[in-house]
Amino acid sequence: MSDEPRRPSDRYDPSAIEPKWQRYWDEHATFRAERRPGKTKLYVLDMFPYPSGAGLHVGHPEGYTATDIVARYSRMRDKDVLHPMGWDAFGLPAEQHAIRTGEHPRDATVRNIATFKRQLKMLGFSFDWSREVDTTDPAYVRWTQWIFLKLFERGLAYQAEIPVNWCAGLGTVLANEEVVDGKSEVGGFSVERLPLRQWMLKITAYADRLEGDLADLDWPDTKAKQIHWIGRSEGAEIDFDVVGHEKEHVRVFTTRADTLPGVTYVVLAPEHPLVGKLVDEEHAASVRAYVEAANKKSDIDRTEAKTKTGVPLGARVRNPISGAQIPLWVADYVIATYGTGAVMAVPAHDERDHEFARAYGLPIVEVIAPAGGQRADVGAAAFVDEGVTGYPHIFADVPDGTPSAEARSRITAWLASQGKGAARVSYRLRDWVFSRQRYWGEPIPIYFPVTTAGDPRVPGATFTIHYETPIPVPESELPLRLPDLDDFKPGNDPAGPLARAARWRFFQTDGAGPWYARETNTMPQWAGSCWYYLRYLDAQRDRNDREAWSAKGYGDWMPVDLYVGGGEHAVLHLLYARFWHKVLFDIGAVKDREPFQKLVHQGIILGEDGQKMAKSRGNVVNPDDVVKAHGADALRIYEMFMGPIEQAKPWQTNGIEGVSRFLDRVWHVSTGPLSKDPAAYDEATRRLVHKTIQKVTHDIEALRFNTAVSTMMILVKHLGARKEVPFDAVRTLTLLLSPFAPHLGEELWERLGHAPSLAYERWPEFDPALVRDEAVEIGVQVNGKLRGTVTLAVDADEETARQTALAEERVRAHLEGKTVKKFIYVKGKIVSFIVG
Ligand code: ANZ
Repeated sequence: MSDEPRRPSDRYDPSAIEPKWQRYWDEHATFRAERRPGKTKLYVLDMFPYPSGAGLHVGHPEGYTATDIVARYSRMRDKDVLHPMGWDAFGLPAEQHAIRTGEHPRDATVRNIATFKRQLKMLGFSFDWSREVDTTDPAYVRWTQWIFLKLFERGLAYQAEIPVNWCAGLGTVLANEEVVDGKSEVGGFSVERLPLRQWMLKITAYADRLEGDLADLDWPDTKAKQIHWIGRSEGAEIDFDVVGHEKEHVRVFTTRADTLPGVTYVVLAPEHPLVGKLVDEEHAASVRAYVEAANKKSDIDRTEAKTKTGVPLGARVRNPISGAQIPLWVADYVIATYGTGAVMAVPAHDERDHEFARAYGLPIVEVIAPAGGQRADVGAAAFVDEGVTGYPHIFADVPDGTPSAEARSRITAWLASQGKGAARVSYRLRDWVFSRQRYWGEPIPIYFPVTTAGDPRVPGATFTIHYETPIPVPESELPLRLPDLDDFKPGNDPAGPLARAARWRFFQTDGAGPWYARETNTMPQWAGSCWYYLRYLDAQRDRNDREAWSAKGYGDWMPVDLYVGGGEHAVLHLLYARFWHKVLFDIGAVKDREPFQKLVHQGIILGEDGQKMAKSRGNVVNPDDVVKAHGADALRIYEMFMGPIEQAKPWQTNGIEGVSRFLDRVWHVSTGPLSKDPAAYDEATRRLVHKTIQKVTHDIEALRFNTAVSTMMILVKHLGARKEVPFDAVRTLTLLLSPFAPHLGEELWERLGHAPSLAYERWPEFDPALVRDEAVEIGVQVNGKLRGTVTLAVDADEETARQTALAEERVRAHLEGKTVKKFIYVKGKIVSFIVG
């Protein structure tokens, strides 16, 4: 390097070139997605952000850069690419902000969207902004409500009184996942279980398809997570008659009907409707106290409690096989909403039952033995494995020694023949509680008849709302907009803040006649994200009022080929969206069973201290600051270079500085004098360039961006050390680098004398002859010990390898006087003799 001061334009100055190219892309609508006949399409989708008040987080650009590289690369491979972006903009934080400040959530949302959009543009993502969606836009809400009506029409949206997690502090019902240790995840308010009228979506009706259709998807371990969440389990329902209540029976769900002769008591969940009916006088008080205490705990607290508790009801039931009378208990380790909410307890073969029986002195009867023959000692622990039967009394259909599986099917068949049982599949998945008592969500498009003496809108009016007769809002009246409120506080009306908007809530058709009341619950934030990938299919200029998306847009782009987003969405968002998609499939609105073909979760970016980034820890890295200091291209490349995309990794300031120096070097190599003289493009450089093309291409396809970057670093180092830098090498480097560092790519491309843009320039191809390693050095082993090395052509055949190895003196010395029993040769890797 000379010491002469360089002119500013000679320095790599991202703050000058990045805005220049962002403006260029905007003005030329460079990334507008268009379908051309005969071309392959690629739909690359990001999980759209919730536009929070805090602005973009450095975690966002990680996934967004990965998809942007794939999108830009694919355009250069002559594919038609759809790469859209939008805003998941309903949600609790905006509402909480409104409650604190009085600012309307819409105003805060508009401002936050503007910030996010500025930041995403600053990072040079190649989104087709003409397809931007905002889930809070009435033109979008309209179609979310339309899908709700389709669910309602098919009986998939229904109301139920269910125990919910009522959080008075937030004034809303929370999903189980939103409750941590009995407190709301947001705000940390206490949560109690209350029965409340809710809208439910019958996702359980799709449980089998949601599980089965996972098989065809290219998803990571998320598949296993969803399978676990759905929790399919094959078993039987069995009825136990209640002694002295001849019409009543307790129905249990079990996966181990083979253990039926070993049942020594039956347990009801505290919420089970038979608890109140069957409890005798003597036990009434203790049962009531127990049930009340159980209501205060969440399902998770209950199932994970260290010691299981329960109380007897005083009633007895009859074992349908043996006729034995056994006691009925209530215990909170039984969950009301799983199976039938009642369990047949087999202490000898189930751990929970075993623990419970020991605690309360209930009998333990062993009926299954290990297949090997010896008895299981169930004194200390239950024998929970499958085995063979050894029943305490003769049951002709199932002789002793019958394997568990066989015994199960025979017992189930016998019970069915007696009308006392049936095979059943149960799912852990529950129906989806779909209503929220919040303002900032989509109004549920339903209303109800009202009985009232006068105008129900006047303060103090009395009225009855007939929730049992829900009426759908006609499609022609959608969107049903939110009313304006001055006060967004939840208040203590479980009907939610919309109940206070009396002029919105109550209405008469044509201003006369009977009164009606609108539903005051709104949809959860999940609703808008269930179908946004469909709304992107049409550009805004083509979006019409007749349909949620066009058949043409659908045919052009669906299904989504690659979907990238955070692992925190592995279950809920992805399950809910798949559920809606399947309903839309059933009504003929979409053509594929599954929306997302390939899924990748990016790993979380931790703070420099290895901890999760949090304001309170002071370890948050702001993308605006990084871009100001190093530029967007450096941020993009650094986030890709940190490690494999799926892995969690800590931010490192010296890491981004290293990437900055790399881009500097690229700049110097590429903007200095370049040689077009073929002699300057020597063999070694040509080989390295072609190997780089091969590796970068391969790595992008496999989403291994970190190794693609390090490969380019090696090439740049090599070029930087040349006396003469070949023009063609730099041209190729510019193309390879451009999906990663698009601004720098465009700038260099222009400086190399090309007309902008390189966005649709052909991706470089490698010459197979130039990537082949001519010769490799391979170690030669004799009985596993390294005894010499040989140099072989990479594709040398076995005989050549043997002869070459035998020509090595040291190898020969070790073979002398011995017989070669085996010769192993793996091209390019192993030459090995086994001698005896
Ligand atoms: C008798 C039995 C004997 C059981 C045995 C297991 C082992 P999965 O596989 O998760 O579906 N169960 C059923 N309903 C329940 C509820 N509402 N709350 C808590 N536990 C419940 O589990 C099914 C098993 O979990 C069922 O099979 C039942 O216990 C219990 F040696 O019945 B089993």
